[in-house]
Amino acid sequence: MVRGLGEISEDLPLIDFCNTIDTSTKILKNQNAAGQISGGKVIGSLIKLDIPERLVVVGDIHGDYGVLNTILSRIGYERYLSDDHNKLIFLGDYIDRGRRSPEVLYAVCFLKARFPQSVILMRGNHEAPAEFPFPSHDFPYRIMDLFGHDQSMSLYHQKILPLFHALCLSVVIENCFIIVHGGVPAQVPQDRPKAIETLANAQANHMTTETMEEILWNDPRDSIFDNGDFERSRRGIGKHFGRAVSSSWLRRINAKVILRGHEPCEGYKIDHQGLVFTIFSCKESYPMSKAAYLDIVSDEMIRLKSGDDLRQHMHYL
Ligand SMILES: [Mn+2]
Repeated sequence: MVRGLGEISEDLPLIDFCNTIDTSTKILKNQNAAGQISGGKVIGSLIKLDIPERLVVVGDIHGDYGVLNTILSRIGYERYLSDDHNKLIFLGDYIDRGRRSPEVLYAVCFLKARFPQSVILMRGNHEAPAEFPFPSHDFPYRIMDLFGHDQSMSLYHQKILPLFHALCLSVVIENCFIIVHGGVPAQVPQDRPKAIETLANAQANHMTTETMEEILWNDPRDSIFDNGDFERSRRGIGKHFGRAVSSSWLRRINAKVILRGHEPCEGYKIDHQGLVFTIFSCKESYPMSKAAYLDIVSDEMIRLKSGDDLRQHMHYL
């Protein structure tokens, strides 16, 4: 039995944390193996979804348990997630920076375990594999603070990394969205089957191609449009991609907008003349930014033409 979300306070027992991480990892692995989630298909690290009845998308949380709680209570999560036709997608970057990373990771795993068909957990660059560089990774220290030094490193390696490995890298909702944490890869595949294949195999090929690195770390930039399609990122990993890259990916996949997180902003920002829409959902570690989430229903998704149409469906925290 996992504890209810309302009960998380300053003490989160290790046993509850571990059970919930385990349950959620098992569910993710089963869905990956079965190739199935309600209203969609799981193909490798890609989830292809039909347009849901209602869709809520949450950007980077970075250990800000307060904003997560606010979003969940605003959407009335118990009732909302009990309906498989509704989806709640987290864009990744659950951990690091904020004070309550373990609690946030616990909470999103709790939601996945309780509502496996409605909750989609994506991988962010802060949930990268151990062989990738992650500069500001304070999460292992947070679990040491909470659970003590002895077990924390083995907990991290035996439970947390396998969970990260089971998270999905991209979601495609045809006619609407390509959803990723950072961005689309700068190299655009020639045709639709290859584009789907590239996204589906990103995790499996992560040691041989840069696709996963780019999905997790890339950022859109308007400024490189005239000079080329992409440039090296100032982050030291990943790339900046231009408008031509966004528009080619959207044409290949047959979608209107690339939805992503990864960059602090005023709750949302629009790049590439409406082709890329960034959602940012954390406040605690970014006092200069704002936090918001997307809440949109199927009719509005069907009518969607550009990222500009999403502004009115953003809710500030
Ligand atoms: Mn990020």
